[in-house]
Formats: sequence, C-alpha cells, structure tokens
Amino acid sequence: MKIKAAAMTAALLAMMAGEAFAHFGMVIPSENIVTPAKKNVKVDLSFIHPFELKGMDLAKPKQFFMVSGGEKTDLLPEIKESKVLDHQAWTADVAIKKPGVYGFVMEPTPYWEPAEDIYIIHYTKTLIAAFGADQGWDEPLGIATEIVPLTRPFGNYAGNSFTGKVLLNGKPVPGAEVEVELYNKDGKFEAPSDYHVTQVVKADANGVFTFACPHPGWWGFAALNEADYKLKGPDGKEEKGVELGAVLWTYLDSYKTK
Ligand SMILES: [Cu+2]
Repeated sequence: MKIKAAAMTAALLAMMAGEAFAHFGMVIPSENIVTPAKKNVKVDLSFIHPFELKGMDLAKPKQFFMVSGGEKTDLLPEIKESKVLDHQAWTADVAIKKPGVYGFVMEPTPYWEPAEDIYIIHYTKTLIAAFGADQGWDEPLGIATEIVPLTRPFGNYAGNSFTGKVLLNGKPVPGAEVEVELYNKDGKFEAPSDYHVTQVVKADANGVFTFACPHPGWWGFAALNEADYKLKGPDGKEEKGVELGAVLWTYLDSYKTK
C-alpha cells in the first residue's frame, strides 16, 4: 500500500512538472511507399514524446529486424548511433531490392521510468510498401505484443480512419486502451489542453479499435499492457512491473493538387 502511494505521489509530481507520460517507441522510415526513384530507406529509431517533442535516450535496441513475405532480415548489425531531439537514437540505411510489404520491428531494452516506478518496453513497428506490392500487411509479425492493421497501412489520406487489432502473446486484448499521437515533427502544432497531446481510444471485445486521423503525417498508436512478469529494479533487489507497449506508426498523406 505504502509503495503504491509513493508511486502515485511520484506520478502526480511528474505530471505537475509538466511531464505527461506519452512516451512512444519510434520506428520512422524516410518513405512509407518505395518507388524505383528512391530505393534506399533511412529508418530512424528513437524514444520520444512525439507531440511535445521531448526526447529520451534510446539504449541500443535488443532487436531490430525487417520482415517481408515471411522472410526475416536482422538489421541490428546495420544500425548506427544518431541523435533525435538531442538524445541518443539509432538509424539504419536499408536498401529495398524487390517488391513487397516490409515490416520494421524494434524491440528496445527495458527502459526504467522512475516517475512511474516501472520498466517500459515498447515493441514498435511500421509497415512500408515497395514497387506496387500490397500483400501481407495484415499479417501479425509474431512479436510479444503488436497492433495488426485492419486498414491497409499505406496509401491513406489524412481524415481517413485507421482500424487495428491489439495482440498480446498472439491473442486479442479485449478493451485494450490505445494512446494516439501525431508526430509533430516540425513543431508546428500546440495542443489546446494537456488532454489533446495524447488521445485515447479503447478496443472492443475483439481487441479492435478505430481512430480517425485528422491531419497528414505520422500517427502513432500505442496499446499498453502490463506484462505477466517482473524485472529486478535498478537497486537490483525489488521486483518491478513492466509495461509492454504495442506501438504502430502509420503515415497519412494529404491530397496533391494538380
Ligand atoms: Cu518520457
């Protein structure tokens, strides 16, 4: 009881200090539709508050790979250290050689969040399409927790709704809570209130949610669940809870004018 109260006080203090808790794992490719004109995709990995543009350090991820047509390519050896919002981040240049839908997946090392007294692991993914192929985007990539798109996750317009299914250990999560943020990349936008920074939608009994994205750009969906295991805290003694995030990033375009 006492521990819980302390954790709540810490959370409250963090909120009063203007620290909202909307950190998102980020896997952001330079293109989400690959054409022969540009076959190389730069994929940036980071851990930030995407709307408020607050950076955190991302330690070297535990896994980073690409899946296409059931074929998995380890990209961890390809990543180089970089900076996002003045914090440690990672980047990889990936050559896309044949038509297909490519899923990029990052599993970070557990991130200790003192304000919440928990570890955070955001399994983060994005899907891109290359050279006209559009099959396979609706398949789970077999990670611990993930959002499987039910809306094709590329070639969409701002204003479209996006539907996805939340899976934890391969099973749908009824009533999963999904946090939604726009990556406010150029810092153009300000939220009218703290509530607007992170929007929230709940999944139905089958783990399915729908959200309409009102603006062009990268939209992130994060379904957060408590892991059924604990990890030793930074003191090496007390066991701490683990928040598992299934994070999906998808890009919505604006119409082009002639
Ligand atoms: Cu944070």
